[in-house]
Amino acid sequence: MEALMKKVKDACEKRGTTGLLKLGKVGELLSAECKAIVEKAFAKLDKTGDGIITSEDLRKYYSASDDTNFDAYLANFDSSDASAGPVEVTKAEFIEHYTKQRASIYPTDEYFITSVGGCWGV
Ligand SMILES: [Ca+2]
Repeated sequence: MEALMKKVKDACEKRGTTGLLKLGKVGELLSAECKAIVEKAFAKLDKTGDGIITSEDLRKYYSASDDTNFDAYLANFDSSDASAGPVEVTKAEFIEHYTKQRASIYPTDEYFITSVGGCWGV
């Protein structure tokens, strides 16, 4: 379970950060192209189609066993207080997460689209 979490995290959060860290303005909006990729990823991850990504969605996405809990991973996306109950990630939170990532990690829109799109296969 820990190995799976690490794999997910490495694939999605650490890809391409080496040597390319370039701080942008936090709060900078995503370009339409970047936002489209993030929205596609959200739609793909929201397996139950209720507009919220939960551990259940990720279990389905990764074909993981029923007892796999992705809450720790999802907490990366959840900007609300995640200390109580299951972690739920709304589309707004998902977009906010990637807006920050775009500003802090990815030097260009093109790089963001390739990396995030590649990560989620969208
Ligand atoms: Ca869902």
